[in-house]
Amino acid sequence: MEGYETGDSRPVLFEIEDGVGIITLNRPRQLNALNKEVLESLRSVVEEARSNGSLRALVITGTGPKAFVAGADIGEMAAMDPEGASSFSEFGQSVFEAIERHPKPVIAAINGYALGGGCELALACDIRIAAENARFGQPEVGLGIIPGFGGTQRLARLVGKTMALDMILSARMVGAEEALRIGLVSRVVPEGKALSEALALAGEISRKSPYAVSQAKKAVREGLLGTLHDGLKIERELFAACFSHPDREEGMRAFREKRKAEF
Ligand code: CO8
Repeated sequence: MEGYETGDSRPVLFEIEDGVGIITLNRPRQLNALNKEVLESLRSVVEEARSNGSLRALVITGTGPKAFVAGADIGEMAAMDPEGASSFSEFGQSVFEAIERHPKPVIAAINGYALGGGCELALACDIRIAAENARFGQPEVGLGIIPGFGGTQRLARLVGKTMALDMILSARMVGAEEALRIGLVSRVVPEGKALSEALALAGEISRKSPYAVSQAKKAVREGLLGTLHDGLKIERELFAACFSHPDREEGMRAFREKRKAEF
């Protein structure tokens, strides 16, 4: 499936397979670069996925074997003034925040280049799976700008200030193995297998309690925003909330009855 070009001209594709929503950035001739149209479609699809109660997880990928997303559209940005740049940055940040705050887990299947806005899109996802040909980077300073879709903030939180500045200030590309070593991705798989691995992981997550999965995502995300003390309080509250949800009853009853829980 990966690398498969459908001939479909929609900038973002959305399909559902076994309760998993697959979002595909689909502008392969421009290496899936994010222009306003792509970002607007991405926002609509993310909202659509939010209102679909039967979805258990989302996977985001790009059409073609060469790129996940090669960044924001440089042609479009070349014509922007500071005001336009500010609103484009704000819009992109809001779309990526909607992904980060999505109640369902979001897995990025990274096939090839994830540069600039593409790296930032991957950073907003919960889990990143890279194909061996994946290349990450924040090349913005080479274009006379800085990351504007969350890269300076999320990359530093994810891989630490030292490595984030190493990448952002040099604009260098990081291969899949280095990305794994620095904690930018959690898995590296052979070329052409990122999407199937992401779908397999999404399937595994889908068999767990959707309520607990969503609470766990929230606890990790919100906990990292404040102090450890604040985070522990958030964990306690979300943990306690599980005890008034039927999934907790089913999960524990199934264990005692030596069968698989059905959520
Ligand atoms: N924007 C627009 N078009 C692009 C982009 C892009 N980011 N990346 C690739 N393309 C286009 C190329 O122009 C080319 O089109 P054409 O065939 O019409 O010339 C086509 O895609 C194929 O690309 P290449 O021929 O360059 O393919 P190569 O295999 O030779 O190179 C690279 C692949 C290395 C990925 C190369 O295309 C490249 O360096 N691309 C740009 C990468 C980059 O700098 N990305 C960061 C952009 S800045 C950004 O993302 C900021 C985000 C925050 C915005 C804040 C709002 C203001």
